[in-house]
Amino acid sequence: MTDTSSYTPPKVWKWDSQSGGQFAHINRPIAGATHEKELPVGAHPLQLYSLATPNGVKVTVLLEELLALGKKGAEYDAYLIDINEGDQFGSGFVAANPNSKIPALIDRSTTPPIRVFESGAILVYLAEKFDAFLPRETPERAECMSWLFWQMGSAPYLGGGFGHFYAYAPERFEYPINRYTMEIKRQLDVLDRNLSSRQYLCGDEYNIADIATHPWYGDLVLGDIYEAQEFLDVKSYTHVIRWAEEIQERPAVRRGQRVNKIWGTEEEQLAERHDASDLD
Ligand SMILES: N[C@@H](CCC(=O)N[C@@H](CS)C(=O)NCC(=O)O)C(=O)O
Repeated sequence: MTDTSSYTPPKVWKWDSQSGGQFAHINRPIAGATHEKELPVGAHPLQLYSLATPNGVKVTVLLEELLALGKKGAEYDAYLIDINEGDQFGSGFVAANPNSKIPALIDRSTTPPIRVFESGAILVYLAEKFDAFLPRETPERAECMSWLFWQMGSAPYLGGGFGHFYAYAPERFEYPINRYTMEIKRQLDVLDRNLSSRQYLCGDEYNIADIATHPWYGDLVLGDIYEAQEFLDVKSYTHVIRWAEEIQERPAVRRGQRVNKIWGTEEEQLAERHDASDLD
């Protein structure tokens, strides 16, 4: 194994050097705004401030699913927050989310408006508001919440742990890659066993637990994130692949995936969304 014993932590950690990782220029050990910047406001009651990362896509997919169901009140404006440019540290965004991370939602249909941050909280808020994609009955609702919170607790190991050390760190270190690969393969096995007897995470119904999980583990097995499919042997998780492919076929999923996207081909990109026709 690689010798990792060369670093002796100082008594008190100080922020005096950049880590060199891909996101070093936006990482900092303090919260709060770095600059004054109001958030733009569009015509619809729901204002989303986001980017098409897996956490951002969860919300745009749910909004597109709600619209596909005919819930007209789910019309929304989606403004771009470019986290590579530090937009998450503007004063307006920090007021919407003191944690400075996308996605953040402001519901202006109420007085005063309601802010919601944390993708899981936004999914529950919207599902409750429109009474869709969240079961009403207690046992089914408990199962849905369990898988939703499983996703919220597990994905940081995938993104912040495995993804960071496999794809973004300045060097590839064996110890953290081993540690997080072990955990990610275990998580994939958890999903695979569950999906071996169920169509969706909670049974026969597609709900916000699937919507939250698909942009992370679905994209991982379908080949979109970290270029680690061979390394993780994702093809062995056949039930996860079957579930991911099925969800990927949903028109609302394909629409939601494009909102606030500023990479990929020109047809895939849509920096801001203000009207359904923006996606047509
Ligand atoms: N637990 C949060 C995580 C959100 C998150 O990590 N967002 C990332 C993009 S996927 C972000 O905004 N990063 C900017 C930064 O760390 O400065 C959620 O699910 O909403």
